This record gives sequence, C-alpha cells and structure tokens, in this order.
Amino acid sequence: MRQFKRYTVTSALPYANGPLHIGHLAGAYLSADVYVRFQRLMGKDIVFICGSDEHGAAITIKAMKEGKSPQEVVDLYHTMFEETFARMGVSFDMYHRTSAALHHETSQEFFSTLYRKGEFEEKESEQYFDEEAQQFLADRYIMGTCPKCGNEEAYGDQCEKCGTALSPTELINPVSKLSGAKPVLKKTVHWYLPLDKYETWLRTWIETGVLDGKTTHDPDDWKNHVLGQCKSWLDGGLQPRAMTRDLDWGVDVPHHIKGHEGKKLYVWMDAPIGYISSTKQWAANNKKNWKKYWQDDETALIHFIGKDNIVFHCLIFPAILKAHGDYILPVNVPANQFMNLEGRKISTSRNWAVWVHEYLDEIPNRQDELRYVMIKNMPEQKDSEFTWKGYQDAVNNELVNNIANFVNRVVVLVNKYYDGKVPAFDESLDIYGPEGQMDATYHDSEMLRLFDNIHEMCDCLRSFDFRSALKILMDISTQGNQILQFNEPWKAIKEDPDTVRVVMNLCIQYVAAIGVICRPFMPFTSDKIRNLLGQKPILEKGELESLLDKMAEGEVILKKNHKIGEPVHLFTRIDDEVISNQIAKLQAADQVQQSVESEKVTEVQYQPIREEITYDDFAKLDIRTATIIHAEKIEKADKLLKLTLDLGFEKRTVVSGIAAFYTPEQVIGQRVSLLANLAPRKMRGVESQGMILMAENGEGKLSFVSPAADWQNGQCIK
Ligand code: B3M
Ligand code: ZN
Repeated sequence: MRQFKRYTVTSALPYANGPLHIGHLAGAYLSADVYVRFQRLMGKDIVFICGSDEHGAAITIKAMKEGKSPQEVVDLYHTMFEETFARMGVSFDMYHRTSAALHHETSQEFFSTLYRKGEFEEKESEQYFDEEAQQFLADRYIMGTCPKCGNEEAYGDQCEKCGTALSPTELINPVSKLSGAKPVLKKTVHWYLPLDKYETWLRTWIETGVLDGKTTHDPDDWKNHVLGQCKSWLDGGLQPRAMTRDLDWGVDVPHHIKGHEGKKLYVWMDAPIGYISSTKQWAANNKKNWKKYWQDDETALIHFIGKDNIVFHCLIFPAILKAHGDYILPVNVPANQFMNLEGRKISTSRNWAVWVHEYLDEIPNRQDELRYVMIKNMPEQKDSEFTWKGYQDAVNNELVNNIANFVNRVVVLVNKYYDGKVPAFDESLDIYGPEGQMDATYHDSEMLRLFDNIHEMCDCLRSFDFRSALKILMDISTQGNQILQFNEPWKAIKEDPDTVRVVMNLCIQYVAAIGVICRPFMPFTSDKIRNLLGQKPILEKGELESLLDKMAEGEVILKKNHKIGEPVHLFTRIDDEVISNQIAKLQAADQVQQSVESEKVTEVQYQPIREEITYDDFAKLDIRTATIIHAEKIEKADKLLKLTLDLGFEKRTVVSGIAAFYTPEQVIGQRVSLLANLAPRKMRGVESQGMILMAENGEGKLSFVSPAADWQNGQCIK
C-alpha cells in the first residue's frame, strides 16, 4: 500500500450485548492494534478509533431477555469492553459509544444532509409486524430459514451461516423473536438508500480503485476474500436498503423530517458514523482537527473488521459517505475470517468460547502470550483455529525456549563478563560467521542481516500480513540464539576474550532491536525488555523509524558502556494443569448446553412405514453383534470413519458415515449391530465389508443400535 500523510484506523464497534471472546480479538482488534502500533513506531500521524455499538436489536433483545433497560445493558458492557481492551493492551486513541449525545447529533446531521440532498427514496411497503408485541419486526427481531443455504436460524438482516444479506420478507417460515408468533404484513413508510443506483461507481471503485476518475487505492492491496465477497454482492445486484426502522431504541430520525415519529436510524446507518463521532470526541479532547482525518485525500481510512461485516464496510458505508459528499472512502478493509475454538465454531449462546476477561483473571499477567498465539493463528486469509494445547506449545516452545531464553542468556552473560556494561570491541576483528565463511566484519554483516530482516518485517506489517511479520520477529530471535550457539562465548571467554566481545556486543544489539520490533505484537514484553536494558519505555513515537535510520548509518543501537539491568524471565512455562482446567471448563459448558437442549421438547417426527415384505425377505439379512476396536478419519471425507470391527470369529473393515456425530475416540469400544452379508463396496478407496445399523431421529441425528454390554461378538440378531 502506498504511504499516506495520515491514517485513520477503525476497529468494528462491538455490540454492547455480551462480553468479548477471543474470536472478537482475533478479528478486528489485535490486527488493528498491531498495525497502529507499528505505524506509530514509524512516526506516522495515525488515530485509532473504536467504541461500543449500543443500538439495534442485538441490544434490545438482550435487555428484554434479562428484564433490564437497554441503557442498563449497554452501560454494563461498555464499561466492561473499555476495561478488557485496556487490559489486553489494545491501544485505542478513542473508545467512544453510540449512545453518547455527540454521536446522536453526528448521525442525525448525516441523515439530514442525505435527506436534504435528495439521496433517499421514501417508500411505503408492507413489513412484518408482531400483533402480540405490537411491533414491526426488522433485522434480528425476526428469524426464519435462509432462502440461499437453508439455515433455519437466519436473521431478518443476514444469514450468519452463508453471509447473505437478507430482508425479512425473504425468510422462509418467519417467526417473531419477541413472541414466537407468526408475523403479519402491515404497511409502513421508510427512507431507502438506493444502492442499485450506486452500483456502477461502486463496482468501478472496488474493481479498479478509481473513484470519480481519480485513483484512490490499488485493489491488488486488498485481500482476495474481501474482494471476492464484494464482487459476489455486486454480481447479485444491489437493492435499495431502508435506512430507518420502526423502533423505540436508537437514534431518532431528525425531527424536522416529516413522518419522523416513531422512527429510528437503522443501526448499520448509525454505527459506522460512530467512527466519525468517536474521532470528533478524540479531536475535542486532544485539540485536533477531526476533519483532516475524514475529509482529506491525504488520509488513509482503514477499517479492521470480521468477515461478517464486509458488505457494510465495503459497499454500504462507502455509499453513505459518498452520498454525503465531504468524506473520503476507505483505502483498505483488511477483514479477517473467523477463529474457531477446539475444532468448533465459537458460539456465544452455547458458551463455546474463551472469554477475554476470564482469561485475564484466570491466567493472570499473560496478555502477551495470548496476543502472540492469536497473531500467530490470525485468520487473515481463511478461518483458523485456537486450541489450548496449541497455546501451551506456542508459549513453551516458542516464547520461553526462543525469545525468553535468548534475552536471558545475553543479559546474564553481559552481567557476568562485563559487569552489566555493553562491551566495546575491536571493529576490524576477523571472526568466522555462522555459515563458516571468513568474514572481515562479522559484526557488520550480522547487523546488516538484522536490518534487512526488520525491513522485511515492516513490509509485511504494511501489507497486513501480521502472521508473516511475527514469524520474522521469531526468526530474528532464532538467529540471535544461533549466534550464541555457534560462537559458544561461555567456552571461548578464557582463550579468546576479543571474539567474545564482538559476539556479546552483537547479541545485545539483537536484544535491543527485539525490544523495539516486538512492540506491535507484544507491548508488555517490549516494556520488560527495555527495562532490562536500562532503556526508557517506548512511547510509540517514531522509535522504529529512528532505529532503522541509525542502523542504515552503520551505528549500533546500544552504545558501549551502556549499563543494562539484572536478568529477569520474560516468559515462563504454562503448566499442564492450566491447560487441562481450561479444557475441562469448555467441556463443562458444553455439557450444560447439551442437557438444556435435550430438555427442549421438540416435535417428534415419524417416517411412514415402508412397503410390506415377507419373513423370507427379512431372513436374508445376516445381522451380527460386534465391537468397534479401531477407528480413524478418512482423509478428505468429513462424514466418513474407517472402523475395524471385532466379530469374535473375524475382524472386518467397515466405512461408516457417522463422522458428523462421533469422533474416532468416542466410538472405540462401542458395541454395534452389523449387517454382515451386505456385498462389499469401495468407498474412498477403502473396501467396506458390511454396514452398521443406526437409529436416525427426525433431525437426522444418528445413534448406535447396540446389544447389551456383556453380549458376545458375532451373535445373530433376528
Ligand atoms: N456491531 C457488528 C458486530 O459486532 C457491529 C459492527 C459495527 S461496525 C460499525 O459484528
Ligand atoms: Zn444462508
């Protein structure tokens, strides 16, 4: 991405209706924080904006469920968000909220401008209405089956399964979330944004980066999955979208507009304007001019979001901004995909999540460990996965064994050999480098390598490739360890103290560099390293830029005789117990959920009885008792398991379509009934010698049909 004079970076405003989980962090917050901290270190003029999204059905439905007022709900979570973000080191310049008066004014002004310019189409239409609750049912107040993918839990505004934007009238079998009633259609008037009319310029802008004949950005800088979603929306044809709702919680339609009574702004109209009102508040607090950050071509506007918000940030909000006329459009929307947890989609309602505030309380003082693991697994291009085992391995094998070990060894040795002072060395000294080649200036060439690597890391950060950037940081630390390992100063100190001076000076420069370049990813660790080196904490005011300038001049980072501090451990190992506690906690939440679900009275569905057969037809089936003694997944077949069955007199291989319901571990030892004289059949290259009988319920779930536990294998079932 080209360089800009200033940057306005936003993270999606989280709905203030429940605590933050790691999926939120991985999506819109850590990514933005890494980017912003980096640009600050490069001396850029940048503002990092966020706040709570306090309107919309997400809030009022939560309030209704808990018997609270919407204001009580948003107050609770807004405070909690502020605290959690701060504890995690997410360094917003402003964290605002959409219930603030400044936001109401700002979004009303915006609406008025569009109204005055004649951008809206005022239309009467029939919309779903809940007669019991006496309320129109837009967005999340109504649920039904998605016409695109068949998901039965699609909302009136969007299907979260396939990402399609919906309107309530498209839902199949709609039901009111308020009363559970079947809604009726009723007439109402709303103001629509005619997205269909903007389609041409939106397509040109998305596909070529050209807006009103001027190039604003390079689409090649955008992530493929983001462009892909935008194009598929455009190809599907854009529809006018109502910007108002019949609700009593939200921003009032400005009162000078005829027919405003009982109407509020659509939450996706007001929430993105929240970025602007948040910037206004920041500017007011810091004596800045907010307009420069939103209305100047030399400002890069960048939205960090999760993939479910792509259409709103790439098409709808840009359309709103352009319709207003005074605003810049985003130069990039580096959306992330989703992070799964232990093999399953994170689910708030099912409590299948790692809640950030609980992590901070239960595994204290390990913010950077979580940041590290999240960034390492950031779902930048595709969905990714968080597992507790992976977390433990990354901390123990990478943070402890690599970075902490390197920094600690260097600090210990500098204290031991040179009384904690950075050693001077003979700059012309010839020593062998790690590759074994003769190198006249070993120190110089290793510093140059460091310099090149830092540059490469910066390029990755600029292009939103945070995983690769983090990898380079770790590689630099690995190189530091290799320098130590290769030269073994602890052995050479007696015979060759001159070489050891070169090596230790070099290593302390590496540590000093790491103290700066780890900052975007692990700010708390940066503070620790700087403290350890007797340096002032980083203020994120161009420190990386000046470090690179210094290195380009061939200067060292820490001057000779600079006094460093005593060694401390940057990271410590995570014990097995911490991990097993967290896994047990997830499993417990899952069990509670399962018992809640089994208590739900679902309407049992019965299949009709099939065509009559004779006893002879039945007698042809040879069904035997058996035990599953081995099970494994079949590659690239997510429904199939390859099983080995013990029939007493022989063993059989059977391929069974039960993988959606059982893991291999769950079925080992399971007693089953096997149709044993079914002709063998090849599935995915494996010959299946029989079929296991399963009971299937109305929801398509499967369960084994088993003989008593003490029954022998290989017996006939008749
Ligand atoms: N609150 C949706 C979400 O949290 C919404 C984002 C608003 S960004 C302007 O996913
Ligand atoms: Zn769908």
